[in-house]
Amino acid sequence: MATPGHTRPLLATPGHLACRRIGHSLYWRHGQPVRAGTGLEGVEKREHVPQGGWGDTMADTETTARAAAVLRTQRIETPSWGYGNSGTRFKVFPQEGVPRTPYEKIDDAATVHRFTGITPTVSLHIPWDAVEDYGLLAKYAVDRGVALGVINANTFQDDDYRLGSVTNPAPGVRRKAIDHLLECVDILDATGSHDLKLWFADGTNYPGQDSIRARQDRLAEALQETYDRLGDHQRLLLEYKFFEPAFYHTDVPDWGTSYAHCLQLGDKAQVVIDTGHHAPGTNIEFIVAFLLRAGKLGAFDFNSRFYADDDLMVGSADPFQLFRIMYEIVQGGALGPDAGIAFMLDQCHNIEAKIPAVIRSVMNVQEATAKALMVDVSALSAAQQRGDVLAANAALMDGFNTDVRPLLADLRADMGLDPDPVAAYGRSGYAEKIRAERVGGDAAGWGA
Ligand code: RM4
Ligand code: MN
Repeated sequence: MATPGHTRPLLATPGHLACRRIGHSLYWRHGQPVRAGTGLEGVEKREHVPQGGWGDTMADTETTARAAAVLRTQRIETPSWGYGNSGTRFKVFPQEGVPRTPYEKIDDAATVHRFTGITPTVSLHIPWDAVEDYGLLAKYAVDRGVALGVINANTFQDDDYRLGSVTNPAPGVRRKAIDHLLECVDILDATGSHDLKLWFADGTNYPGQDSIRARQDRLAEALQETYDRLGDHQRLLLEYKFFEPAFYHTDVPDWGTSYAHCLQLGDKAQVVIDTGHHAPGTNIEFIVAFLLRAGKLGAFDFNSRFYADDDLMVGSADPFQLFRIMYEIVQGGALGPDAGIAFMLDQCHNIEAKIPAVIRSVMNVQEATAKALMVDVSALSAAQQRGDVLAANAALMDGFNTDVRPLLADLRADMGLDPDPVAAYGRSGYAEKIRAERVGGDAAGWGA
């Protein structure tokens, strides 16, 4: 993926961040960091290094510096639909100031990037983001400091798709769905994006409704035709989801099904893990480790869930799970842009303001990643080798329990960003501006 807007050099040397003061001071009271300028008296002043946390020893300082260098290279893609209106199964709740066009969605994505510094791409959903000229849309994005990323095909909203899209028993409907997938590859060509992401709402509600096996054949045929149309540098990313909207069986219900189809297709086909698309209790980090090892992990759709596909802000329901996932990513060497994994958000902000919710999600992923990077891997692996279960678990938990917020605040300051992106966005006046400007027209949302 192209990543414009990242012209600042990476940290030149490990230790850079730990060895100099950046922008602001932190004070410590009762082991907790407190910002300077709060009129504190008698508190100890330290060089942004928490007690018992990162930076207390030379080894910790090095770990912190390494973590900062890696975090600086982290990239997260935001979804165009995350900026539009959305709702529950029962109602869409409109908000003032939401975008009315794909261009306005890009404006919002560029705004998020301005405050986070690590979200330089935005994924599109077709036809929600259909425009006449995709080359112009791509240029519009670049002019605003972002680029178009993954293209999502939508074969789940036309009346024809009631019984499925690419697995529909009617050949004419299948043809229509496949033609849409091929059109999305044309869009990749026009935008310069690399990835086509496919999620199918296909499945059945009743035993006997259709042949499960025939539907697998139809799916394989549709994927093959689409795969054959890909250019050398393009990928097909296949997402799975265990249920909904179909309730008896789903045609791509799990990572195993997606993996098997991707294996059959070839190197340019990889699996998408949407963190909300599993049965409760599923060990997602196992799936991450397995797919990474097999070279078949292509992308993430990050979000949080308490029950089903809740699409809440990532890291809100289970930050520990997010940490465990990011730990596998870090251990698999898969965090950097070179690893070719698209780290995307796929969320649906119903009751919260959209732009700050996206910013918060990005920060949550950053925090989970920073904690994963703070794990003392040599202590952990030594404990594993000697079969010391408690010590191994403690080494991992030490990473999770590290307060990485000061590290991230310093990193942001070093990148020329506000240490608190949500607050900075709130002060920026952008929310008031879009509320005043985006009056009239049709607000974007599900189906628009
Ligand atoms: C689906 C799936 C897809 C997303 C749509 C909007 O549940 O997660 O990734 O594009 O929702
Ligand atoms: Mn998804």
